[in-house]
Amino acid sequence: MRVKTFRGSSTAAVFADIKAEFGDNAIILSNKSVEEDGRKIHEIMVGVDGQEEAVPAQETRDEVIDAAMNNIPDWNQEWNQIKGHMMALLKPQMNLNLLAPRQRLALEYLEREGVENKVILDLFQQLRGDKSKAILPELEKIAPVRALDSKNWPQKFQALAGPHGAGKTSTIIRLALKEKKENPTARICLASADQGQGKGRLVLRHYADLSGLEFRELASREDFAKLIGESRKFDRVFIDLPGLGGNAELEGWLTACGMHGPCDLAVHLVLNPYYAPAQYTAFLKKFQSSKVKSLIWTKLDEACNYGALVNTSYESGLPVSLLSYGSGLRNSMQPACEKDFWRLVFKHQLPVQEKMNFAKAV
Ligand SMILES: Nc1nc2c(ncn2[C@@H]2O[C@H](COP(=O)(O)OP(=O)(O)O)[C@@H](O)[C@H]2O)c(=O)[nH]1
Ligand SMILES: [Mg+2]
Repeated sequence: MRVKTFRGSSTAAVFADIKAEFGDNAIILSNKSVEEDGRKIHEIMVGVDGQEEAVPAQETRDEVIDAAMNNIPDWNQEWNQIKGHMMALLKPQMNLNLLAPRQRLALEYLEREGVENKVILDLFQQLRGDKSKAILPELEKIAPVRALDSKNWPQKFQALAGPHGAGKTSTIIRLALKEKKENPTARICLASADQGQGKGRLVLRHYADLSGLEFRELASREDFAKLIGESRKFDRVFIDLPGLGGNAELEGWLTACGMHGPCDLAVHLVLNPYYAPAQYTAFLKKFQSSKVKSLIWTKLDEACNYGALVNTSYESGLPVSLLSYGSGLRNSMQPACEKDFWRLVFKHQLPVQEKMNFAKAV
């Protein structure tokens, strides 16, 4: 980041200088007026992402600070955090009068729900100047929904990735039982690649045995190759992936298992709605892969708000495919649909509650 201070006799003149030098890329860090020799001087400090130091000598205070900041090791890793602070500074400049009261209330609500400033600012940019514009279509672009079913996700191999305890094994069992119920002749295989978690493996095998489903252990690259080789025997293979502790990353892990090539695989990332913001960034990095196609949200019943769902789609560009809201295996999940998703965000209504209310009403 490059930081630079512009000064001039009017705010408009200073902004014109900023625009001439940096176009629309500058982020305003501070904006103040000072008296000098009886004259009023406007001073605006801006930051520009991705701009390297252009001035050779460290002459001014700002340039010295800038050089020092550029020398901090892993500076780029800090950039996201700094950006967050900048957003907080920018927000007072978000002129809410440009919005209709309905639009403003919706943004205020989303902010209270934990939707991040950068998402709010993005929405503001889309809405400003058009008071008749509805917010939901804009939100649907940020957090698209694509139900987890065989029409939307025809890949034979459906793998669930995510941190330990996120709900991968439970969701695989629920998905397999649902598929079996809807299509009793389907040839379904459950495969456990989670060798570190003995219990999850046994639970999966147990449900496979109980429900007459095939079961495979995937402990080595050869096991994966064998499963791919016999895949014609199955209509659908659900794979339980390991939590990937330490520095392990999904992309490398899939490559090591021979699952990264042209194999007919869709990975869905299972997350809970109440991690800290930095944790989502870390998980999205750890589980980043072209094979990851959607987000599955579990433990929705344990959360007090749902801003994280919007933030994570915004950050990753991934659609939401499944909503899970109970620890049991029955009546605890729904393939995501837009109505359920936005009712959850705006009304805290779990999909199951809606159905119960409907049942009471009829
Ligand atoms: N409350 C609640 N608990 C859940 C949900 N999904 C899974 N769980 C529970 O979370 C725990 C961890 O789930 P598990 O499937 O073993 O996670 P894994 O480590 O990702 O395979 C289990 O006790 C599940 O019963 C959910 O939607 N709501
Ligand atoms: Mg498990």
